[in-house]
Amino acid sequence: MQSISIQTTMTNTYLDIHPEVAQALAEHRPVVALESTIISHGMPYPQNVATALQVEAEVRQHGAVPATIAIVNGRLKAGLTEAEIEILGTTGRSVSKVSRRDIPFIVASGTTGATTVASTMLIAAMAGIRVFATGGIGGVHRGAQHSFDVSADLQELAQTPVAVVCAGAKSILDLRLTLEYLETHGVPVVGYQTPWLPAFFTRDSAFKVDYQLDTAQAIAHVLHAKWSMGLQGGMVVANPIPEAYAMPRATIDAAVEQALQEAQAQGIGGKESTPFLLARVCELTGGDSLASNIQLVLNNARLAAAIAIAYQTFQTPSH
Ligand code: PSU
Ligand code: MN
Repeated sequence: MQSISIQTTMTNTYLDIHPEVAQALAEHRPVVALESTIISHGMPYPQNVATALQVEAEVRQHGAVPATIAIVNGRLKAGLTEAEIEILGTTGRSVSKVSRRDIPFIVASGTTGATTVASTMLIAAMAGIRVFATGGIGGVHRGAQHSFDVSADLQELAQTPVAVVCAGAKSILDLRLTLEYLETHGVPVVGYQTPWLPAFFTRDSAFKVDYQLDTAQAIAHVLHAKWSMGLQGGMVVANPIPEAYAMPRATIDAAVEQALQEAQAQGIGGKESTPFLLARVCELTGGDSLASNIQLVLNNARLAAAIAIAYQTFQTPSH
C-alpha cells in the first residue's frame, strides 16, 4: 500500500510560492508564515487589511521574509500580493474560512479561502516554512464535553512541524481543557519570558505553561532538537501581549460571557462558532480590544522573526 505524506515544494503542483519567499527559502534565509482567517474573520475592514500589511512590514523590519498564506482561485499560496490581501479583507466573513478539512474543496472549485491556523500550518509545511505568527489559536471550547467543539488547530499542532507564535488563546475557550488536549497529543506549550499561559488580551491566566524560555535562541534550539530527531508536530510559543495594551480582565470576561450566551441562544455551532464569538467580543468591547489585538499580533510577528532567524543558525552544518 502506498503511504500518503504531505507533498513539499518540489512535487506539490497545487502550491504557488511567492518569488520573494521562494528566493529566501532557496537561500536559507528566515521566513515567517502568517494566516489569513485573522484578516477575513478576525478583524473588521479596513483595520484588517492595514494590520495584515503592517504585520508583513514588521516581519521584514526584524530581518525575515513574510509569507501570508491563503487559497486564491484554487491555488495554495505561500506569500500574497497586496491586492490579494485587500480582496480577503474587503470580502471579510463572506470569504470561505478554510481549515484542513476544507482545503481540497476550495482547490477543486477554484475558489478563494482564508486559512486558519491549522491550514496555514499545513501550507507553510508544504512550502518548507517552520515558523508562523498569529494572534490566537483555536482550542477546546467551553462546554466541549457537550458540543465536541475542539478546533482542528490542535490536531494540526500534533502532526505538522511548524512553531506557532501566538498570544495564547482567547477566553472564549476553555484554556484548561485546551492545555490538557495539547498535552495528550504531545504538543509543548512554551511561555516566552513567562511561566503563565497568556489569555490573548491579558498577560496571564490561571494556568501555567509547560516550559518557560526567555530567548528566541532557546526556543529555536528546542525546535531544532525536536525536528532533527524526527519528532512530528509543532509547538505553541505563547507570547504575552505588551503590558501597555493588556486589557482589564473584568471587561473581557463580561464580553465573553455575553457572546457565549448569544451564541447558545442563536444555536451557533461548527465553523461559525469562533468567528461569531470573535466578532461579538470585538463589538462589545469597542475599539479597545481591536487596538490590543493589533498590537499583540505585531508583537508576535517580531518574536517569530527572531525565532526564524535563530532557527536558521541551527540549520548550518556547524551544528
Ligand atoms: N482566535 C482569535 N483570532 C482568530 C482566530 C482564533 O483570537 O482570528 C481564528 C484563527 O484563524 C484560528 C481559527 O485558527 O479562528 C479557529 O477556528 P476554529 O475554532 O473554528 O477552528
Ligand atoms: Mn470549532
